[in-house]
Amino acid sequence: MVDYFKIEDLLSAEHILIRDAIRDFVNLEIRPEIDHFAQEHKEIPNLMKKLGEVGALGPFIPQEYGGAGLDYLAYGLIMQELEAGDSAIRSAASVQSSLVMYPIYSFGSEEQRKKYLPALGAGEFIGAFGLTEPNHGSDPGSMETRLTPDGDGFRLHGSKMWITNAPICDVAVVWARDHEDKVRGVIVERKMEGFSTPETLNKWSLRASKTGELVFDQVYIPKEYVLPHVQSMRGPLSCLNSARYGISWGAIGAAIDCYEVALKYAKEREQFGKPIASFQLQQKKLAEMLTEITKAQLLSWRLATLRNNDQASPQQISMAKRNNVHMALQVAREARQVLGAMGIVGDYPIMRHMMNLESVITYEGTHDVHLLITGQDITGISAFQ
Ligand code: TGC
Ligand code: FAD
Repeated sequence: MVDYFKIEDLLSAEHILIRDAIRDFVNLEIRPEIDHFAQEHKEIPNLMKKLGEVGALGPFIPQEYGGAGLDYLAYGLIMQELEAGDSAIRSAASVQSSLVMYPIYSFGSEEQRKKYLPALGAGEFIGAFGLTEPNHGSDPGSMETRLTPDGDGFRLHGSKMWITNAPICDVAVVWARDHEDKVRGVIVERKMEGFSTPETLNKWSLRASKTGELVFDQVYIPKEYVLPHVQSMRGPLSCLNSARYGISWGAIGAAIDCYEVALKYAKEREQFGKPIASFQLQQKKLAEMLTEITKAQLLSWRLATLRNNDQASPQQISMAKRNNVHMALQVAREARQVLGAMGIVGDYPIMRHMMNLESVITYEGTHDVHLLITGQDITGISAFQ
């Protein structure tokens, strides 16, 4: 993979080993079949188990709970390699790691950690994360899903929409307001009565990933299924910090894949008796792609060192997620043009990456929302309300 500023020199031997193991996994298990599954709108069979086997689930969770006990740089590199294969693969790993394992580890009881984390880390359980609702996307704090006391437990009522892996999940970490208006995290199991997960069909983006709703019709939740250690929006938003950080790396992987395909094609394809790579306009596209990829790589590498030292602010993570996903989408659009008509077919990955990135630029906080987070940080004034 392209590394114009020798970022590899900033990695340890262990980081390089982990990155290369995931790269080999993607080359072997994902690249040969991803176009087929994306075209068919089907997820790769046994994907979560395969991701578990290769150590891509909960890498930053301690080993005793089924993670790998690695740092955030390793997590970032894993996300980069997975998304070079397809954003759907990175999505599966980042939801499981950052949005399901992270909250159970950070806010769960010891019993909850032991019950769920090893199975999630091995990919034996598939997890989902329910925050977005039909009427509340960018403004999740206004959620309507309710958790009301009932005997020794609670009743969960409401619905979540646009949820990755909802139709195939075994467990879901769901956020709801309780009778005191506090935001609580709840672990919902598929077998619970009144819980259903209809699929969202006909997506043009992330076609190798299942998306759906989480519907709760007065689902009875025993009190042991409520996460005890958080009672505010800090809960879900902390999960998002971890996932957004990973996405900042993942987007680089998708961008590099597009750039490398475009560069190779430009050198091989001849028009007017010359390779199209010899034309200044094509060189400008390729040089600008590489420049933007390099800037994004440096941004995420620095963010990793900050996060490893517990110093990365949510606002810095927002900036990296916003910049790198936008960069990747621009690279994909330019790369597609370099390929001319060939850019639209599944023989090449570019159009698939481009369509995926249209979701990535929206989920985990839209491009606009992340800009406003930066705006609030530098002015001290919230433009949300
Ligand atoms: P605001 O009043 O600013 O804050 C409410 C409370 O939350 C705290 N907080 C944070 N804590 C940790 N990390 C963060 N990033 C935090 N941001 C805020 C804050 O300190 C406060 O705490 P407290 O104790 O004082 O109550 O909140 P707001 O209601 O004005 O909204 C702020 C806003 C817009 C930034 C936030 O709501 C937001 O980020 N909106 C975007 C929503 C979003 O990103 N949704 C993602 C859903 S999950 C998803 O998309 C998964 S895709 C999966 C895949 O397939 O990869
Ligand atoms: P809206 O909030 O309705 O926004 C629409 C437009 O208005 C956007 O351009 C937005 O930037 C703009 N806007 C909103 N508020 C403001 C403002 N104050 N100022 C300026 N502009 C504003 N969610 C989960 O909880 N779990 C998941 O697993 C999950 N997976 C997803 C998978 C996919 C494929 C997709 C597409 C989405 C997923 N989401 C998930 C939902 C995602 O997080 C939301 O789509 C996202 O937060 C935006 O919400 P919305 O779509 O309701 O857009």
